[in-house]
Amino acid sequence: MPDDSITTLVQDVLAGSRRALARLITRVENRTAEAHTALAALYPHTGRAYLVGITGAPGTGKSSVVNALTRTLRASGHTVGIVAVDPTSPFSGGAVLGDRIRMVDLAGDRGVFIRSMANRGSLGGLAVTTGDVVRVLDAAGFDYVLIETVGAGQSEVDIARTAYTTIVVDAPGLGDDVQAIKAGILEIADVLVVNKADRPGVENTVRALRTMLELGHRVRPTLHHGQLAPPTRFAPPEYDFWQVPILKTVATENEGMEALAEAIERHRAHLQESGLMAERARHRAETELIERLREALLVRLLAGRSPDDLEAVVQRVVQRELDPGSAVRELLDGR
Ligand SMILES: Nc1nc2c(ncn2[C@@H]2O[C@H](COP(=O)(O)OP(=O)(O)O)[C@@H](O)[C@H]2O)c(=O)[nH]1
Ligand SMILES: [Mg+2]
Repeated sequence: MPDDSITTLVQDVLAGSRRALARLITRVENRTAEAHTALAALYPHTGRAYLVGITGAPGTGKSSVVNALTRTLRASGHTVGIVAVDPTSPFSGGAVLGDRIRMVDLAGDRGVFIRSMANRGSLGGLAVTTGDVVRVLDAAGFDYVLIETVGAGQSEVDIARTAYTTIVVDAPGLGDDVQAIKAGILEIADVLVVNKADRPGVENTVRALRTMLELGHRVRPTLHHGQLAPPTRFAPPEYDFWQVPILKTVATENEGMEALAEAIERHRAHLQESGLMAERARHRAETELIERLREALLVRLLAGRSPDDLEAVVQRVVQRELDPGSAVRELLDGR
């Protein structure tokens, strides 16, 4: 695609064309050279949308919460972009029919744009690509961008972390295997939602979460000169002033959504008043640069090599002929 047509595409996105938006996002997902040009042109137009992450174990009702929250935000006149990074998400057609009908209904609204991300980040690039897609939606002028991820893997947690406010969704009646997932993502929660409050056991779930919050480390680890620093040394004390609310919702009945929207606004105000918004913007920029550098260096390093070269090194490591540290040094030295 010649450069002038990517310029047109960018202009159309900025002018509010949904068709152009869909086409550009596809290019961004495929990480074409044109997409890079477009992202550079769009960057000055970003930073206006409010980014909200919605994460949690599969089946807790994240997509339903996104759906219901979107309706509430739309009712107060806001536009909403949705990025779903969830292979089982109704947005990608993986759910029961009832869910899909609701989503299609939502998709008919011009103030809503829904995009599901295919998990094709082979070198861990999903977080970076998702970040770029979110940025396109931001530049396109959506007031809110909601990012749904399954809180199961590190890359998904990383994606959730790019949001300004992260909502962790839980529900009563889930198996014990979900406990580990919960423990891992609880520390990134700004707002906790106990969905399916119409189900038995909801008070037990609320109590368990409260206990976990009280016991847990509510201070996020921060990057300092590219290193993970002990939170106590570098985290701003303001972290302690935010009380993570635990809200009960019935997403399928749109119950509790005003309270959720209000909690998001309170957290947003907290971030702005405490200076954390600026602090986190810097932190996010640093994290993203490091992530991109890591990826770019890996691509550059592997560019001149055939997969067989790499496989030969892998085999030597497996055969105990070469230790992994020395293998990396050899690869870096170009041998
Ligand atoms: N009873 C009840 N079911 C719900 C509620 N929210 C979602 N569900 C159902 O739970 C299932 C999983 O919901 P979904 O939103 O796809 O969960 P996700 O995997 O976390 O995105 C679906 O069948 C929903 O209809 C709720 O508040 N109450
Ligand atoms: Mg889902």
